[in-house]
Amino acid sequence: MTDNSYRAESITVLKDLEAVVKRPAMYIGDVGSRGLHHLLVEVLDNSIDEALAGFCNLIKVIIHIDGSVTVIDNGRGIPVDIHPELKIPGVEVVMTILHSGGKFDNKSYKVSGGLHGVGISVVNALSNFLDVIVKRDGHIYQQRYEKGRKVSELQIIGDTLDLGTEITFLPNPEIFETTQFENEIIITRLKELAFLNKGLKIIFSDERTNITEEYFYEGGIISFVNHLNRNKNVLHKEPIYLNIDKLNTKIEVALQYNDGYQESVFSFVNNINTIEGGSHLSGFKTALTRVLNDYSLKNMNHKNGENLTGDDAREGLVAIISVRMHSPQFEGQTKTKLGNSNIKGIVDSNVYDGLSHFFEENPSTAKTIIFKAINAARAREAARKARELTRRKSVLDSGSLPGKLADCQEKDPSKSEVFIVEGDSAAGTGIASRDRKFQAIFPLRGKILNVEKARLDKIFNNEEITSLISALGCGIGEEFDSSKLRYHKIIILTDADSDGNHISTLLLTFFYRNMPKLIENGYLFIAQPPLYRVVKGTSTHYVKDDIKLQKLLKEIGSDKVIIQRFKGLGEMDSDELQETVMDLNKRILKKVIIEDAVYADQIFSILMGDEVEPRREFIFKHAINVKNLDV
Ligand code: 0RA
Repeated sequence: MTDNSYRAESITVLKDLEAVVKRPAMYIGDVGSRGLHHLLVEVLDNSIDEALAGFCNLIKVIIHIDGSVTVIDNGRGIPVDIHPELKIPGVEVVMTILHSGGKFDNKSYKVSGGLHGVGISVVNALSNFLDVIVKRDGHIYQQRYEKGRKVSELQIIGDTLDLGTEITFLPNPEIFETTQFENEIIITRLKELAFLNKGLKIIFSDERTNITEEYFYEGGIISFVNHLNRNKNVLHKEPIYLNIDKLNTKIEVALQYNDGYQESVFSFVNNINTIEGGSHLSGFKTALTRVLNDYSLKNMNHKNGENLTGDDAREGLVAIISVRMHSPQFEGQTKTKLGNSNIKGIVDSNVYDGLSHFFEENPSTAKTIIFKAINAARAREAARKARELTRRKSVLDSGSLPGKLADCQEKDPSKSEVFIVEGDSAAGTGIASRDRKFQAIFPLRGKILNVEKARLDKIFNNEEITSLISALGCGIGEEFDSSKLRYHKIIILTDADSDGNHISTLLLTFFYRNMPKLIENGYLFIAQPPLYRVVKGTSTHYVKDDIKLQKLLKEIGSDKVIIQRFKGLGEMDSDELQETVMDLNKRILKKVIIEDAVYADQIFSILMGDEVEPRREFIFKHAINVKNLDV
């Protein structure tokens, strides 16, 4: 009987894990870099859950030379006792049964829905090996899996009074397109987690490069806001902080204004970055706008109809809102939008009360902030007038396309693409090599305006930008309308040198700030033109960087090869450009994703902000990573 049920059990386990191997994208989103990093996030989330529940204050992440990763925590340790129904140790349940990774109790703020919390069994199924060590009940337990199947029974390998879990896994290269873990992605997430969980220490080491870093922030999200504002001139010394605990929902808010024009508001639910926002973010925004308007009406003799909009209230604002709650519902394209509608009201009324109270107690800070918003309102009015003027000049009229756009014949946006090409000569080659049926060319002349520094009114006076906007057809800012977009692939094509990099970063900044939906919808791409042409005998290869070049030379042998390095797109003839950039079957495009809005914003403010010093530091630090940056 026992034997039978055990066998029945192992059959379902195999079926579960086979389903994961068969359709990995269903469980982790995709099998590219994003999916790969999701494996680590999945393991990490379990350790974070222990921290949230108050049992863990140290997490270590180690990348090994062979590409495997270890996550160590000092939580309670995965249970090792025999599961009463399944008759196998708890740790085996967690490793082999889908969605079983969660706590069996219901006390912690467990994540649910979407890609989040699919369970460690998914990581196990997609790994060549997974080793687990549990410290619990006075012993050290160990077990090993290969491709999801156990290859040893859980055994005691020593004694200890410590508690904790240690998991090491090596992603299966037959499943993933890339198995290269990237420090920048990992470090951004670890820092974010350390900010969001005050008192938690996270240690990251990379044995490939001998880097070790530690993240620990006593101030929690207050430190987060200080960090985001570190290169800015702030309007009040300390971030405003609210800590609300209502109806089993914890809401933390930290905010601080700087003298810039951008808004950087990041929202989280149970440590997940809700890039698409949702009910908690709407509640916060509504409350902030209402407090500013009410305070200025009551205390600032400001009744001449200058109503502050949400955008006015958030100009120069840096804020973090972090919510912890039971059973969050995640919606949206990337499952990062909070759907629970009751949260809006809870956040709205409590943030309104907390902020009003703060303003009453700190009238000079309140006034500084409101003056800033009133200025924004006036600038908004100026921008509206400038826009109207531009419109009258018919530059933005949806009917008239800019003269320099070489449009395609196709009218269906989903079948059309546009290349934004740096310089007239490269654009000429582009026009000669494209398929005019569905490929349009937009030549960009010189540098576009640095939009981080400029307000909308200036943006509308820049001709490069206005003609780009009319070429795309979708409008900008609050008037952005995705359904009017004329191309569903917008491809940035620049030289692989420092000028090209700069232009491409400027364009990214522009899109990120003014048409974020375009990125969220997956419409923005960066072309990867090759850096080298390698000819050996009758065969020609194009490779995009030095690493790929070395790899190729190893494969084909380095004797009797002719290697040409392209200095710019201008050096390619139209056949070469056609083959490497236009040809759907041969080209490589990089899709731009706002996987991590915090990271994107950081890069943009570091590279594009006012302060010169951090920018120089950044370029210096990353110069080795940015290939062909010929500064
Ligand atoms: C199930 C139940 C309990 C803890 C865990 C799982 C757990 C899982 C992981 C994964 C990585 N680190 C982990 N730490 C803990 C609760 C155990 C109890 O009640 O003592």
